Amino acid sequence: MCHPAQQQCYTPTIRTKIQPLSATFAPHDPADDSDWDIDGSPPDAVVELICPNAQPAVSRSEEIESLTPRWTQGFCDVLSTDLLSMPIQFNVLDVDAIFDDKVASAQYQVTQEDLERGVLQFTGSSGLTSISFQLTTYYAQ
Ligand SMILES: [Ca+2]
Ligand SMILES: [Ca+2]
Repeated sequence: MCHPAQQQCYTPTIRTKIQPLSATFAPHDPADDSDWDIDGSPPDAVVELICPNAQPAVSRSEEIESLTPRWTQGFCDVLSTDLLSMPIQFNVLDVDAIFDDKVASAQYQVTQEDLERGVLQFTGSSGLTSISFQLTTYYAQ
């Protein structure tokens, strides 16, 4: 890309932000078919996101107590070329007092079509019915 005014050329850096958006939990913990928490409250839902060459290595969303949590924090921001050549990994947790319940875990290779669509949607584990992420691709200096 060239700037005529500046009479110089540079290679733009393309980056992508991945933000956990929302999920739907099963009504009960499939591990023992009981409530997610002893007091009968909904899961304390957190997403851990591991993106290629990200800083920090693990992004962690805020904790939302709901069967249908929506998150606004915990994105990773990486080079799009890294994202297209190495898989992301995410873990969905119900935060508990001593040991967190691991609800779902997956690895996925993001594709160019995903970047163009701007959203990632996954379905189908016993504890987690669905989860979605927003992908925002932008030019950085
Ligand atoms: Ca629990
Ligand atoms: Ca909990």
